[in-house]
Amino acid sequence: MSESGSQEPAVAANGSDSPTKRAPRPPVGNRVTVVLGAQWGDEGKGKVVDLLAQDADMVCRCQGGNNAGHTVVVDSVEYDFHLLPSGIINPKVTAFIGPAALFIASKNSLHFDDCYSECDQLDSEPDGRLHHIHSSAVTSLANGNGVVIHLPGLFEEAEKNESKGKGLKDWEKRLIISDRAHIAFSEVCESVCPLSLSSAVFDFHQAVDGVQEQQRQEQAGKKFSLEGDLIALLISLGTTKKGIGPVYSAKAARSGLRICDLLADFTQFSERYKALAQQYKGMYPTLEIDIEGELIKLKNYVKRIKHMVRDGVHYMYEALHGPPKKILVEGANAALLDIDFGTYPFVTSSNCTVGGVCTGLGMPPQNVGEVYGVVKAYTTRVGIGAFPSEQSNEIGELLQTRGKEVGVTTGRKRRCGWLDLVLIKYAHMINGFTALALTKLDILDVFAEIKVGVSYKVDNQTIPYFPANQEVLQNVEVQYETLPGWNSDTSAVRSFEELPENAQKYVHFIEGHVGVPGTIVHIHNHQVDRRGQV
Ligand code: 2SA
Ligand code: GDP
Ligand code: MG
Repeated sequence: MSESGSQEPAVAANGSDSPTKRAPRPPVGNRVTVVLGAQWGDEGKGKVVDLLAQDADMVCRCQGGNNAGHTVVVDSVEYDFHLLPSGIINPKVTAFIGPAALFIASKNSLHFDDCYSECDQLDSEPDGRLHHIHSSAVTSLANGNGVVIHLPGLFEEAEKNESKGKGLKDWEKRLIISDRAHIAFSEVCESVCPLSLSSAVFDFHQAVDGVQEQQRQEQAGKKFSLEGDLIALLISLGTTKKGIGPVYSAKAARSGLRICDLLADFTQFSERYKALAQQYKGMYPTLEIDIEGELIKLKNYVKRIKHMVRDGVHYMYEALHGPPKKILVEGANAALLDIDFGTYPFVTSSNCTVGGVCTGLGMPPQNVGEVYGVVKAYTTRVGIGAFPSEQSNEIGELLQTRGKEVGVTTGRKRRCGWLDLVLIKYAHMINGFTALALTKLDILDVFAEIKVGVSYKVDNQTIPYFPANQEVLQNVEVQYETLPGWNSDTSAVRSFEELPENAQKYVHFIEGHVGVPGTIVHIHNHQVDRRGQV
């Protein structure tokens, strides 16, 4: 019997009738190294990517948009990115924006959805630049089709990083954007925009995002704090108001417009743009859209982006099957914000788990290599939604101030709590992490004892899964293990062995519980490598 279970002898693809000999599989090609957030974002993915990019040839973004924030410091100069892959700072780097949804708006452009700011530490630590050298070898940066790109923001972000003695150079020659990317559009919406910037020009997806948030809050009859009650949780999502939901909604509703449309017949594009604008005006009558003005701007962008745009699938295929290359994928947001696996509906609108790498870049799963799960040594969440291990007390405040836990994109304070390993295990089930990268261990330096969430109880019974329903999650009883703190300053530590014994035990505890050996520990600006030492 053949492998397939058929009584017929199997015929191999090469024509051979041997049931056992099959044609050799075509070579897999290069494998990509993926960096994903294992919690609710802001784990320090940017820093981890920065380290890994030291010898990378290409850095890609596969999902998310400028809801993310990523600050990179090179030679004590701080660069802010929201959509631009961070390796772009290096003049040798080319970036790829994958089959993204292209986002056209007026501000907060291209940040990688990851953000990190290390400049204060860099200034104070002589060898603090270690992890920033990475960019020098990166030759290519790419944003995939899963990314939502905001064009005016992209240019604004890039220009900001070119100006005032900053070193971003020739980025327009090095950034690659997938032609399958979707677009968000600008318009004047003075009457409705709760997001007023200096001018009244907005991306209409951003405007709609703001209006939707406002409506949700009004339906509840009040404004909600991040720690709002359950009714508030059901009404307001606490989005970044960057238009992420509206752009991905348009994509799913098949009314979105993509880069390939913008670069094709502009008359047809204009008609579709007008139809989309009318659709939004129908839904939000107070929205004022300067259709003709926006179309003129869009036409100007055609000239500016044309040379950056490629068929994303072909581009990735060539990268995967050409000469050996180290390809890095920077995940944005995180597992618990994933549209399918996150704490729905308090999630973002893209797949932030490993599947998003394939769909967001147009590449097969066998090309996924190492998958790093970035884990903050405690838990934070920005925005609204259940947070079982949240500490709305002096512990949470201490974590927030020591960790400087403020949203890079919106400036919102991040909510803080103990490390919750139930979340990390759940993220590992979905992503299959090959290693964890543990960040911000130093923030725990001052705690006499440290709690770690290890399981949840519902109705007094331990549950073996992560609850899908938010009311259930809101009410789980977290079971904690209490570990002794190390109560000492780790800022000078440069190797795992130099870590205080209790800090080492903390790392061992995480690895043992999650079942992923070889954690890479980050302290301040430094990486304390522990691969293979478990
Ligand atoms: P959105 O704007 O539609 O994606 O918001 C939906 C939810 O996703 C959360 N979200 C984030 N959570 C953590 N970090 C993010 N990026 C910024 C940062 C956040 C900021 O790096 O600090 O500056 O506030 C990010 N982006 C989206 C969001 O809070 C909603 O819960
Ligand atoms: P990302 O969105 O996952 O890239 O994370 P963010 O950049 O939004 O937030 C992480 C923050 O923590 C940034 O400000 C980083 O500079 C900072 N950070 C990262 N790793 C460490 C660490 O090991 N120690 C300390 N003290 N800060 C860190
Ligand atoms: Mg962030």
